[in-house]
Amino acid sequence: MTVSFYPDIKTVSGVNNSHATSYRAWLQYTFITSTTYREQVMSLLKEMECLNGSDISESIEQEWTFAIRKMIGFQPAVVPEVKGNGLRIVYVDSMEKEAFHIKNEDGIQILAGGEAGALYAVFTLLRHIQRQGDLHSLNMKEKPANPLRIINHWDNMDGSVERGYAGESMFYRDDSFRENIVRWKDYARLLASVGINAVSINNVNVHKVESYLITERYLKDVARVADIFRAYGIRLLLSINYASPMEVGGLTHADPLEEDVAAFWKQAFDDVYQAIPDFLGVVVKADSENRPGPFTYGRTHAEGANMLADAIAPHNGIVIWRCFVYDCHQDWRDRTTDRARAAYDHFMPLDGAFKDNVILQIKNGPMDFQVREPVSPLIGALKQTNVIVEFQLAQEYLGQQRHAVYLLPQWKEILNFDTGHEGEGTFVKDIASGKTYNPTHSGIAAVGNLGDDYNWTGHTLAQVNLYGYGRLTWDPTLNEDDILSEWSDLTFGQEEHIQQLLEAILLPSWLTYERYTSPLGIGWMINPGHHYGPNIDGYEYDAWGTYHFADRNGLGVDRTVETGTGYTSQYAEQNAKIYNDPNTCPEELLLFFHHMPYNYELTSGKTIIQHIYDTHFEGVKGVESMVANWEALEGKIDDKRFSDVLERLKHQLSHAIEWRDIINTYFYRKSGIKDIHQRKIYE
Ligand code: GCV
Repeated sequence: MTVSFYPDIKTVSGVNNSHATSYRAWLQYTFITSTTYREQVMSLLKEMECLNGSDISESIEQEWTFAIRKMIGFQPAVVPEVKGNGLRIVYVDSMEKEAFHIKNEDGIQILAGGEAGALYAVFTLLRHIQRQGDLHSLNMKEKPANPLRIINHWDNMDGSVERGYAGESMFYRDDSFRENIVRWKDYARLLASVGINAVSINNVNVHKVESYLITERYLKDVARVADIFRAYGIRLLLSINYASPMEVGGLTHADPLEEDVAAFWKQAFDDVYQAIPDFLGVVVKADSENRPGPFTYGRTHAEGANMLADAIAPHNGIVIWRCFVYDCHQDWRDRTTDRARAAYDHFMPLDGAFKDNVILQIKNGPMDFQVREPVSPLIGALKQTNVIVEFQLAQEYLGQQRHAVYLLPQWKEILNFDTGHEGEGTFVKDIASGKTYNPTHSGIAAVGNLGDDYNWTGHTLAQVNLYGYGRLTWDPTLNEDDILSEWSDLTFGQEEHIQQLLEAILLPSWLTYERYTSPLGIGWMINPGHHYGPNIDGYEYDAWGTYHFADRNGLGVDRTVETGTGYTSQYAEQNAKIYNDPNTCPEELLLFFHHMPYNYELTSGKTIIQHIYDTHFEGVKGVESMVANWEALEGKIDDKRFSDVLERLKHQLSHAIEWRDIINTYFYRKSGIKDIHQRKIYE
């Protein structure tokens, strides 16, 4: 199927010309005003050697000619053979499929291991040109660190998106697929431009209708989506319902050790691959938050996953099995059960028991995407099991894309965490990339932050997180400052002043958010259900295992070996020791690991209660300067994006004040200890 390239923006549902800059995100391809630079590009890249006509080749040619025309003002000719100056793409068997080398040697050449590598190279070169990089001494040699670089959509077929903060689903409406090919294609372009190579397109909570995605009812539509993504080197995954043999197949059970169940899945996968021969595989949330799974039949997760793995193996498919398994019917009175322990307790004993095409997907922290959590102790501990680390782009607990929070600083900390499992230097980034244990599959996934909003992500500035996620999974050694400046150049233009203001707004934004919300790793304290806004006791007497245990003397969860839940012992020895002792525990996680008195003195010399007050006042000040910095951009960027972001930042400020006052008042009332600076804390 050929979709005409970048047609009038109005053909995208819900998008009109006034949304153009918002919609184009970082693929603006802004006209370059420097005549010298344009002339250089024109002379070096007059022509492009045409490729073999495959889907990806077509995407490459379209992207290249379109982008050069927009940035430079001329249309490079696509010719069978470049004679003079031009762009040549040469496939080299000895290179890995996604690798490339861009160089200027007898003209500008891209050496690539395969078509995906060539596509990534073209996007890289276009980025370089947009930033007016030097073309004479070009020498960019790259390959992705992580083999799997995935976005997980939590889209439902009724059009809603679980934890979606950017409009409705771009894939579905009213239990059908939408006619949204242009947007899908533009989405695929955005993803490919930052190296994402796999997408799951439905919620991990697979309800009745979505269970049929793997059947004749929807497979033609799924194949349509796969066609679009394939042209951008992206493979498709579907989330499946573990109880499909019953829901779809009419069986009376879904016991993984029973032959009829295995036969159901074998047939289902045969059908899927018949429709989509390069289908990547399935994502499974089993025995988690009331979803069905092998526990119902007294089977282990290895037995459950391996049965699916066998059924999909003839097609070289993979089974991504999530480790977000915990007791969500906990009794708050029971102080021995600790949700943080759950993933490790469930999966560690199964290390080595999974088939080669099963990959365990582990959330970055042991709880659930809080503003601050330690790294999941399962990451690194599993040595004989394929692993994917899961992040969340959707800012479920980080302001739901109404607050501007740049997530890269958080992810960098996580990826650079030393798990210590193979001695010093066993970093999360090397476990995810497969460098440490050399597994058959590995990588990183993130819950997407996209919908059908005209700017994709609800908050225009949340685009940076998608961009940064792609760049970081491609190369985890990139730093957050460089990624931000790349993004801001591409998205808002190269004026230094704009970049400085965006850096001032975004670089500290994660810490700012942490300051006005949740102190010292305690987490939660949010409204139940929708998870937006402060509610300190919202989950305190609930069944979800998310407690802060604040009383009149102190707060925090005792997870030590001696007096607490023993969670600290799940880490490799050195980390376990550090976390177990409040004197060595990193202070930003102190209350995650320890129940501490309000008057405990931190290294800053402040007591915990004073720290709570101070950070909450500072957090609001931080948002005030975000607003002021953004206001300084008036007239420097287009009105639409300017006013959209300003509106959200103003909301963020009022919401930060709400957070500050509720938290400060709560802990003042609990502790009875006054702010030494006598600022306004409501009684
Ligand atoms: C898709 C959290 C979210 C749920 C989500 C779940 C998960 O609990 O609140 O909406 O469900 O994580 O990751 O499966």
